[in-house]
Amino acid sequence: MYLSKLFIPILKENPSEAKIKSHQLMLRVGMIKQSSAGIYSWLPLGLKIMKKIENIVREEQNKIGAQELLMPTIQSADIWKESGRYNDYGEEMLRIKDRQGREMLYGPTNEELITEIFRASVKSYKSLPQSLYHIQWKFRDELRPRFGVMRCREFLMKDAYTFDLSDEDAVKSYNKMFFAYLKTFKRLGLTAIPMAADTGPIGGNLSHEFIILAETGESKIYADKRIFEVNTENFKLNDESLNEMRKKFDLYYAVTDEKFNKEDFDKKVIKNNHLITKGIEVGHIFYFGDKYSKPLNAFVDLQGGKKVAVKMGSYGIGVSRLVAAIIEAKFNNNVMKWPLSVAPYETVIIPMIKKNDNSNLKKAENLYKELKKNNIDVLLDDSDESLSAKLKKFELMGIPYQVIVGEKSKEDLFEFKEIDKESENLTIAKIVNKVISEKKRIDL
Ligand code: 5CA
Repeated sequence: MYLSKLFIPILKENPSEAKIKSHQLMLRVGMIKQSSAGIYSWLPLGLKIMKKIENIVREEQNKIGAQELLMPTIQSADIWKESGRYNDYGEEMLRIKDRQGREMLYGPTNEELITEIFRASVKSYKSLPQSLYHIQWKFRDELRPRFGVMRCREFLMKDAYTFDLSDEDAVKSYNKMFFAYLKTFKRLGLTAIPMAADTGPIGGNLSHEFIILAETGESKIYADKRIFEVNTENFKLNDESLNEMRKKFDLYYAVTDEKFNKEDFDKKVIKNNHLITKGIEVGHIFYFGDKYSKPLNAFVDLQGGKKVAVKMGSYGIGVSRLVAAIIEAKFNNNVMKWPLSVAPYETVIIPMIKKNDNSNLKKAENLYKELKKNNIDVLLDDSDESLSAKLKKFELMGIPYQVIVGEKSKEDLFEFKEIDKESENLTIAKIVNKVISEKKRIDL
């Protein structure tokens, strides 16, 4: 893509209304625009990043055998009355009436709707287990929407739902999701720690929040530092190995503040090896057995004719929140730093364009074609701004690799710069090779 064709409304200064860095920078580089309180438009640059995140989330869900579907944003109140949550949910739920006077709502989550889909067709134990997910907008009328897309009212969530015959099988499904979450966050360049958590309005008694450490986070956490040493790479996608993985994580105290208990903390955490800090919740998983399947009548026949309510879990990832969370975890000196896996562009080519001399632009265009041919997501800055203004802009945007076509590029060598590193002069072939091998390394 050529920069001159793009819609990226960059602001000169950090906007004063934004309190945290991710919000400031997202507004500054034109990723989002507020449309009303807690409701945002996603501009091309922001959307491009969010789509990359969404795809990684999707790939990791598919890898554990979860199947994608798509449920609507608007739901009927009837199923929420059946589950008993219509009254309990309170003012966070946006309630609407259609022209017939029917009560509808903008879905804040989908336990009821997925159970209705499941019960309509699955009648036998033979069809279990099932694991279904969608990536869809949610609405929660948050009392205090703040920090941009971090806590907003309309947000994109991946929510998955599993259906099993027994508690034992359901825990296996839970463990698979747990594993997929760790893999997902790792590919996004994040260290997300699973913390035992409260279940709130979703219900159940087994739950983990996946938290990334950040001073500006809204979740308070209490953890034994040894939990950071558990290496997911040591475990495989089979029930036995995943059971081991869960046991390993359970060895160490790690909870959110609703679950904090001083006595347990003092007993389990060795002196001076604790971490009490703040973090951002990027995912939350729940096991709640038959909390929804019973009232909503989602039963399956067993072999002898007996019926049982299916055991369910639900698993959320805040896809739009992750855009801000990655910035918050990675930014440095007022500039963003995107991991290659989700960078808005993998490489930017910056020609120094002089008056009446388009030789650098020509060279840049050749380079652009070559990178494109090799499937590298590349941007060419064909604007006539000064080189320093261009460099400043891309530093702010945090694109991982820059190729500067200017004084230092001689014959077939170009100035190649990896963010935060010294530049080096490389041939086109070497540049392509470097970016491709890094993409391979991180599994893109
Ligand atoms: N039904 C369950 C799991 S599918 C559920 O709704 N869980 S949740 O309430 O914890 O939300 C899942 C994830 O959505 C959270 O971990 C968080 O990352 C994201 N999220 C929740 N509320 C907001 C919000 N107001 N703004 C942005 N992201 C949010």
